[in-house]
Amino acid sequence: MTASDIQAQALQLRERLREWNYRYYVLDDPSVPDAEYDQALRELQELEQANPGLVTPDSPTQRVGATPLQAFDQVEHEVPMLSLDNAFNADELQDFERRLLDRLGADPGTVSYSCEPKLDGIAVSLLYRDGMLTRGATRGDGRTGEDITRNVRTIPSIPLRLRGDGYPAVLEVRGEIYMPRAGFERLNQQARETDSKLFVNPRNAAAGSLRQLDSRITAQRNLEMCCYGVGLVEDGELPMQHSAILDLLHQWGLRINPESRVVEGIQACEDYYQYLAARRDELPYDIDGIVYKVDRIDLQRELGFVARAPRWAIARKFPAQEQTTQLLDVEFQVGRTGAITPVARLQPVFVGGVTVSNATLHNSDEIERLGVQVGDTVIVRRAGDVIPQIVSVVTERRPADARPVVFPTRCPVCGSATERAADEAVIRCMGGLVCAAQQKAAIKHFVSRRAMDVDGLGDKLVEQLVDTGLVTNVASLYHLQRSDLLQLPRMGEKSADNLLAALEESKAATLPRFIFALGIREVGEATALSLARHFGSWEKLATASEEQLLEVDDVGPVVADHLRQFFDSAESLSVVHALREAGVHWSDLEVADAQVLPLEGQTWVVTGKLEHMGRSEAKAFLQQLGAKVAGSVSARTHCVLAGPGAGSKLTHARELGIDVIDEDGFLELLSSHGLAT
Ligand code: 5U1
Repeated sequence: MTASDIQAQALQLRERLREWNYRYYVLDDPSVPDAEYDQALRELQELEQANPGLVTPDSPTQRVGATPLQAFDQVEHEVPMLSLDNAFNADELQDFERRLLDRLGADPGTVSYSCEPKLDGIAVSLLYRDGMLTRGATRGDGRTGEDITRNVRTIPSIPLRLRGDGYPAVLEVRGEIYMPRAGFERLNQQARETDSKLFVNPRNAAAGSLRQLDSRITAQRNLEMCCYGVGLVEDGELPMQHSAILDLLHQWGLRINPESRVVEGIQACEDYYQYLAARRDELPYDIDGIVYKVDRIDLQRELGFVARAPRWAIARKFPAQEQTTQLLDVEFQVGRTGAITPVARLQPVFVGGVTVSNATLHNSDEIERLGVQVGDTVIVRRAGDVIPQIVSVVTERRPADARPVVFPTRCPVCGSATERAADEAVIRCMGGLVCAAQQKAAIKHFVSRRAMDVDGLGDKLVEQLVDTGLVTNVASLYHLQRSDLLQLPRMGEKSADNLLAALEESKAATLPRFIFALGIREVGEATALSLARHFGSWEKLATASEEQLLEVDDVGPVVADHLRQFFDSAESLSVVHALREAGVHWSDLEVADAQVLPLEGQTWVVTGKLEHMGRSEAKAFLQQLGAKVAGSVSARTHCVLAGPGAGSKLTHARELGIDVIDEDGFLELLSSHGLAT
């Protein structure tokens, strides 16, 4: 290859990678599999290594971070970075508009507002000169920030060079760098595994990641940037509507929030607040409010500023996702697999939009890490649909009578010995099915809707059946008599008959449902389906060797080990035998050809709130059936699964004439493919 061929190839690879990056991080619409991206990046790296003169600062290879700094330089913001006033309720929002209309001499309903989610992250400024990213800085005190250029360069949603043309020669873009919840959970999971300090919330994690003197660490953290405005602009014109500026930033390759919209009048702002408040938990990142900005820039200029906040913008805050409260006690619950989980009983507190009186403390390591004592003032966090957590202890407020949390040495339910496996953080009751707590949990799981689906057999009734000794394991459910049930308090004849009929009906199972219902450790629905498809029959599954189990998608050494333990246990096999004797049955499956999954080659989008499953569960099912799941709708989307509250994605799908399916239709589809519904 000649030098110019090599240069052309490098150019082509860079363009391709930039385009793919833009599709992935800015449009949320991946266009190639990760492996293809990685392959092209590797090719470019090799090419640049062999020809160092070819490396350009905006090359996609230049995002991996650089050698550590001693300290950050200071940066003066030529245009100060302002803060925002807050409104904590609808009245305060109305006051904001009243003040603004008075100043403008305008009538209610005549001013348009750009409404944008307020991300809970770190405000930053990006400076582009002739389209090239030349500086990234924190907000600092609004006038002086820190130079974090090396760190922002590692964030994939920040373009190193703007796309297209028409941008001002000097363009300072402002926005928020944040860590999506999934990245935060992953980071803390890694920290747990390495016994490192946990981050309290995604905002702290983003701040900590961004303030690393070693940008190679920043590069490993899952940070994103969402832009919401501009600062310094020289040698170029921008439109006179804020919303049009955001659209342009998007065209130039910057990420803006897809939830943003323009509405007329303050009532519509309030409606948007209510709409997003209902969807807050579904968003993949934390938001702490909505920012409203007068859309017309001429009106913004007319309104000006007061102190360090603009008169033309306000943040309407959501209920806080963290609150302090008191730890009243710690109780210990025993789960299906014997895991003993400490549960914090709290002085009830309103947090993240609900009243929380319990929080998980995970395990004894977590208690030790937090250093929490009964009586302490603690900070509780509830964000998204995550279970409330205690994230830290306010040790300064520890009362004199605080007492340490003592982990029980015997099972609090059955008194059996407890054990901690060498490689686990969990302490387990060794009582197995002798332990009433484990019996109850196993039965609740077995009869649940996604397992054997025994209608009318709720948690309370399971507890009564076990407490009265009528049921000791899942097989004994099928030996219940009408007269047994009628002994139970508040059990009428009709309910007893209905329950017996539901038990009878549940005997007609499917192999995947049955495998799932057994509650084998680490075997969820998706794994149960893979096992059923792979082996086709119970007999083949139960006699499979560890090596054969490892051939199944989804099954790694840990799952294979749990499966073999189950099949090697005479007790487990005798329960399965008793279930079959009682009439539980299913049809064997055609052994699946791994190449022909029913939704192979299709791309789906999941949006809105689903009632019967989480969206991640729906995604797992879709992937199980061979579909790819994308974050946004495009012409290449085959189908959108839409629940209530679906917004712009659903509208876009309808505009493009893409098939839309509701949750009922989806459940039918799952059941037609042998997935539990
Ligand atoms: N979405 C958004 N967040 N946020 C924060 N817009 C926005 N605007 C801000 C701030 C501090 O300030 C400008 C209104 C000056």
